[in-house]
Amino acid sequence: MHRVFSGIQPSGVPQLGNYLGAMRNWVALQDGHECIYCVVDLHALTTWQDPKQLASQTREMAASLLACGIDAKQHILFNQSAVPAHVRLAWIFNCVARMGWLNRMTQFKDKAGKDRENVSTGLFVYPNLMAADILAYRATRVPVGDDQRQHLELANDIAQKFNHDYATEFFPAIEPVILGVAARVMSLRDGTKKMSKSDPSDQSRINLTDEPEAIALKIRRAKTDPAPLPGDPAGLEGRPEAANLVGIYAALAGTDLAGVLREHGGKGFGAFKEALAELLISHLSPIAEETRRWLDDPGAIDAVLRDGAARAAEIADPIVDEAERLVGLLKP
Ligand code: AQP
Repeated sequence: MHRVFSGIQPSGVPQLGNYLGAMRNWVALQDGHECIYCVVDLHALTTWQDPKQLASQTREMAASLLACGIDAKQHILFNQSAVPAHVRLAWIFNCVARMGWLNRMTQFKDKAGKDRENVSTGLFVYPNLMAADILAYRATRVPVGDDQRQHLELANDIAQKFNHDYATEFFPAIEPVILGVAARVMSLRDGTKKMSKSDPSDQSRINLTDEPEAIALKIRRAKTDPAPLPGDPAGLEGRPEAANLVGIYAALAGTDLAGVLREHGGKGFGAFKEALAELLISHLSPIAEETRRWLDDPGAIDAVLRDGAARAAEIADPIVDEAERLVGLLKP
């Protein structure tokens, strides 16, 4: 059985892109795989987080995951900082990965923007910690959104260089699992920018905890062009905002772009947006309600995370012990 690992940063409230690109697929993979899911609080520290908020954001992210259907009894759910094996392996990977590899990471370039000299060194080595997250469990399948594809290629490069440098076959190859028609959900304000939980504009995203009225309003206000919807996917070319909304509709309705356009092609955005808002509300309202139910009992969330961390450490500790031995660290 393949071991699955994936993580999500508690850097805000999870948004629709996190859900369609990752969380929903995490739930689906529970059937037939051994799954380890992690709220990556150490990754969140790579950009400024208010220390008064980070712990509660971590708990809230865990609540959202449980509400989406993560089964923390059959599988494992925990927060990254509770299992030190991640950081131990990340240090070794800091020494394996090459500067040139990290310099090519588009997420670093996007997040650092013009202020490269002033971002944290943690942000630069983020992909090394991500490789350690996965390989500390020797996981082979990683469900992520399309934006993480490059980081997973780098994780494979690190695993291969480690194996080569230390004459071993210790780390396996990792396969990204990128599923669905909405593997990259774009901002509601700019169809060329990905939807993000830390975007300064709340209008750019649908949060999984948004009330129905807020969802309807954000969709009504979502940027579109003046033309009606085309009759087939080729007509979405060069229309990023339209393509994004149709993609979201398709992912939620369990169909493809052609299926949505057969039904809605030729209509103006007014009617389509109303149908999309209804679909979103029917999908997300039960998740928001279940999240609130978990958040009413923070002790129960902490118990899930504690138990998950203990079981995660049981798997990761011997693997990272062996990696340390392979590089020659004394284990007295
Ligand atoms: N817009 C998106 N479309 C599809 N998938 C997405 N993911 C994120 N945004 C989209 C996927 O969600 C998972 C968890 O992501 P993360 O929280 O670890 O980091 P991120 O990719 O940086 O997500 P955000 O929301 O943009 O967070 P911030 O604003 O903190 O940087 C990943 O599998 C990711 O692919």
